[in-house]
Order: sequence, then C-alpha cells, then structure tokens
Amino acid sequence: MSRILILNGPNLNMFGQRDPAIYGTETLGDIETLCRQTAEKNSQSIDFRQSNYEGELVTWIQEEKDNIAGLVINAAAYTHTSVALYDALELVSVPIIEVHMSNPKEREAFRHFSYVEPLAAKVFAGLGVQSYVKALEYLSEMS
Ligand code: CA2
Repeated sequence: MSRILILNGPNLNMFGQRDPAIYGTETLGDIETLCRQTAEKNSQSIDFRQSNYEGELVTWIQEEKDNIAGLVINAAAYTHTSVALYDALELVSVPIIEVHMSNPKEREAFRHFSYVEPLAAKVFAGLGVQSYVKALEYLSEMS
C-alpha cells in the first residue's frame, strides 16, 4: 500500500466558512473524507494534515520524506512566499503534487509565482476538491 502525505497550509482550516465563490462550500474535513475515499479505491493510505505554521510544515516534510510514496501539498499562501518550504521540498525524492482549490494564476499578481511548482511533478489548480482527487489519481497512475 502506498502511503501518501497530504499537507495543507495556513488558513485552509477555514474552507467552507468564507469565500465560497472562490473556494467552494466544502470544509477541510469534507476534503479529507473525499481523499480517504479516493485513496481507498487506489490502494493508497493517506496522512492528511493542516498547519498554520511554516516551520511545522517544514518539520513534517523532513520527518516523513523517507516514509512516503508521494506528497500532495496545498501550501496556501506559503506557496507564494516560502523559501523554507522550497528548501524542505528539495529534500523530497518522491513525486510532489501541488494542488490548489482556486487557480492562483488567474488571481492577483502576487499569487502567480509558486515556490512549489519548480519541484512538483504535476500541478492541479482551479478544480476545487477535484484538485486533491486528481492528485491522488495521478500518483496512483505513476506508481
Ligand atoms: O486556492 C487555493 O487552494 C489556495 O492555495 C488557497 C490559499 C491562497 O493563499 C492560495 O493563493 C490559493 C489560502 C486562501 C485563504 O484561505 C481561506 C480559506 C477559506 C476561506 C477564506 C480563506
């Protein structure tokens, strides 16, 4: 069974509570449930986490990088700001899939650059919760 780490960055615990036109109505709990259903179909086991702290995300990547078959990450605002996250992701040798609910490239200019993208095998953005589903399916097809 492939173990996949799914990391969610700052403020994503607020999904479903604000800005439904941008992020949809699903909560992060709903997204986790959908990921678990998708993973079960693909014989994957998932570890689904969220943190509002850059350092905690970095620590989790360091701790888990050798225990996983793939990493799915919605780094939220840290996508556009975090060299620390880039440095941590550089240490990961399994495929990294970048996901976003919205499409940052179609939003404000400050969201257009991603520190995750250069290290990602694939990016799924603008598909709502399906971005996470497609990331798990992509990893399943890769393995
Ligand atoms: O579209 C995405 O998934 C984002 O990663 C969401 C991030 C944003 O900074 C990225 O540019 C794109 C976080 C947005 C703030 O989180 C909220 C969640 C629910 C309601 C309001 C804000």
